Amino acid sequence: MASYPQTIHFIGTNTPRRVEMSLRNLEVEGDIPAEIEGAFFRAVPDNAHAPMFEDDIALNHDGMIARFNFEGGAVDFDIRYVETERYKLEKKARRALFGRYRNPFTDDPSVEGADRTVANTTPVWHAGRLFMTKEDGRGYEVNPHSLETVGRWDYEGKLRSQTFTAHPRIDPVTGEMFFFGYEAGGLCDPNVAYCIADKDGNLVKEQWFEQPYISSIHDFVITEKYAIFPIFPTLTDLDRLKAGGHHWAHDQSKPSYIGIMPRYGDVSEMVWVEGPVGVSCFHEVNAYDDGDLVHIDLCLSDTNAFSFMREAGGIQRDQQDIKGALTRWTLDMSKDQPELSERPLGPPGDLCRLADKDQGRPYNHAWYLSMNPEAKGPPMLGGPVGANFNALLRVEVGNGRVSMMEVPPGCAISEPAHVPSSEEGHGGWLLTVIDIPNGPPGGNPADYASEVWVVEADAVEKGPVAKVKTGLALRSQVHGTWVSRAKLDASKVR
Ligand code: V55
Ligand code: FE
Repeated sequence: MASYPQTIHFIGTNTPRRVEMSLRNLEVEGDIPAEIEGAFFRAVPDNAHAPMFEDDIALNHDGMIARFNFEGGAVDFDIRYVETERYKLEKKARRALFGRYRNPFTDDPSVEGADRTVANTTPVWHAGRLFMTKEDGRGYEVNPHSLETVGRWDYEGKLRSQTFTAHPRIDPVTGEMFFFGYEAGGLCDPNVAYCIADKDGNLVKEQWFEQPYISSIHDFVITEKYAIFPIFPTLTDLDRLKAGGHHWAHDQSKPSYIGIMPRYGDVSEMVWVEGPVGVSCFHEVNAYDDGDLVHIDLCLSDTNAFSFMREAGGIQRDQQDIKGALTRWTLDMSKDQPELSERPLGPPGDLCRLADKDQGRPYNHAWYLSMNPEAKGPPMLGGPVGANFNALLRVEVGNGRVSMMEVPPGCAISEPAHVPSSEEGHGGWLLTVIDIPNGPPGGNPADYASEVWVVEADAVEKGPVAKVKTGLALRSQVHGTWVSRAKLDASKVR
């Protein structure tokens, strides 16, 4: 295939852009708070070549690393491809050689055995290094200054797991990074690697355990005492893959489970607790210990949010009909076999963010994206599921109080990054990319202008204090991360 299909994975904010560039001194409306000094890194899927198959999906697109560098009130923008093994092979061939999402049996025979990951999901900063990650492979280290790819990261050859999650958790007090990789031993392997890297970035622990079924484990959570693996019935199957089919199919009839073990413990201590049937979740917000209780806050829905994962499981449901809520699951760990209780915390949504200091600790509030029920007109097309969010919420998890930032009709909002404040009692700032249609509703969905809005994190309802204008239509990001100037200056890669 030499041209791009016209599906939800290639239109709107998923329109292929494929431009590597650097722009200095973006136009700024308003004043950027002086304490915002550092880089907002974003992971952007944008395939360099037209796909091999018409039914290709955005999750399968080459990762680009983008950066908004905030320096002295000015902002620069840079974006580069992550030069994965796959990217380099296809660049040389001038065409796609890797087939369907996470199905090596659909690849061109010339690339058999090559690393298939596209490193397109989350920029991760730990111990002075920047990684671009995707859950189907190891991370790729990227130079945070030049955005050049350094290479695949395996902890100096120590990591056994072939995969590395896009959602590690960093303890704000110890500086340790807790992470995992599922399908750790290769395609359809039930083993999960549970790992700890110390504050200096040394791999100090790697243990493998089997999950009850081979599910997509996108995220996990830690508390001060526990490591917690909520898993959901979106399952893989080797025979389906060999027949050229989808990696994931949601099974509406199977239960979810929560695996919980002491975070410094042995995987033999893992306890599996059964959860509700048929539900799905990609992102947990946070978890914390409350005496013997453990609270796990998650973006829960009644089925899988991705249409291709539902359809592969024979589920026909319109995107708008999916129900969900920001939900709290509580486990009582004083019981030998803990029971799960559930209560709603907020409206449905996803792409949640937490202040780094609150990770795994009792906390008061978080942010996430949702659909504004009052928004006029349809949402902007694009993003991983095909329709973008249009409301940014701040939720107080103790009392359920929700505040919302509205955007003009038809705009898309992407996941915010949180910038802490040095001022006592100030909740810091959010940076979020907003895509604003250039024409009237119903116009060309690829024609929009992307801006970074700077928002007071505890007053989202007030709207932005500054807008950074790119003058470009940027492709949708998946996740982003904020790295302060002090951390950048101390990076291990110069
Ligand atoms: C997600 C994103 C992915 C992926 C699997 O947001 C799950 C969920 C961007 O890639 O491969
Ligand atoms: Fe994610």
